[in-house]
Amino acid sequence: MNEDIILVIGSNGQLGSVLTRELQKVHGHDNVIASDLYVDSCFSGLFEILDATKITDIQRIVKQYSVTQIYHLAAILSAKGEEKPLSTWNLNIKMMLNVFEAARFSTVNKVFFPSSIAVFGDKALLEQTPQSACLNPATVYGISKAAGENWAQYYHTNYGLDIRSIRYPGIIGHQSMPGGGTTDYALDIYHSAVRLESYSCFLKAETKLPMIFMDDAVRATVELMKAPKENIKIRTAYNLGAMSFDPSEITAEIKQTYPDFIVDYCPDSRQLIADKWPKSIDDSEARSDWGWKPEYNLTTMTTEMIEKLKEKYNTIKLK
Ligand code: AKB
Repeated sequence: MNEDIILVIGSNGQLGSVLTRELQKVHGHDNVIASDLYVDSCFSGLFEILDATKITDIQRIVKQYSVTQIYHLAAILSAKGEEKPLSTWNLNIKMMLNVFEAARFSTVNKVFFPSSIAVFGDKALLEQTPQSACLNPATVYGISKAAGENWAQYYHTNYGLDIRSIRYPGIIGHQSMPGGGTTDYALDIYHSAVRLESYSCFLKAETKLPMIFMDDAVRATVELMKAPKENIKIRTAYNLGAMSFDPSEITAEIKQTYPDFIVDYCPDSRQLIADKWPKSIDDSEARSDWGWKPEYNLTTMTTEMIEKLKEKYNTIKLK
């Protein structure tokens, strides 16, 4: 049997930690090697310390395990990236090119590289942003993702490397925490509500952004990677839509369960980033090429988030 051996780079991150567990289910627990800069004590499975800025370290792991697929999830996100633009660029680009190069000369035949709605800027139509809209990103994170998309296409065209990518909206899940993103408020707000605390939102009440529930984001990734090669017509990155809402709408939804929940609004520099991002996404290519269909909307996501976070906080209290 031809088994795939998967390397996940950035397996401690918000998406990485959940996706790694799903990949263990899909490919077999011992066929997935998780890797990050430090060990997560809760993780169960094969794990390697990996600094992806060192290509020889990636090459060593690829060779040692005869890796066939890499999911490269490590990156500095939009808001954090603006604090140190040059080092963010250097880090994001170096890690990405190291992964592509290590893959090119090895047993690796497929790579997943995440992109983001951050590739768009104010020259794109911001409602139902089309797949082929102009890319004029305003953050260094967005610039690095737009460059990454073009590199992905270049490696595919020139070296035949099967790199696949999704432009993720903000990802919301109860399993893990994000760090340094502009969409992070939509997860923080649930944690505050369940802890019976008020929440101070760093975006204005009417700032609508595209979002996706973690389970849908993970499923989309697995489905894209499983799709037959001939179906993958876009070699930069696919637009991916699920739901769109603003802070006032998510607050109203949470208030169905917590009527006394209080949110105030103190926009900071992240507001300037959000103002240039799409409000909603046209993902018709993902739907027609590989059958993408989201399952969660704001209401069903909220029910699940509150239920799971309540369990989590109760368990912490009992310990
Ligand atoms: C961020 O806010 O930077 C990320 C993203 C949309 O890529 N969540």
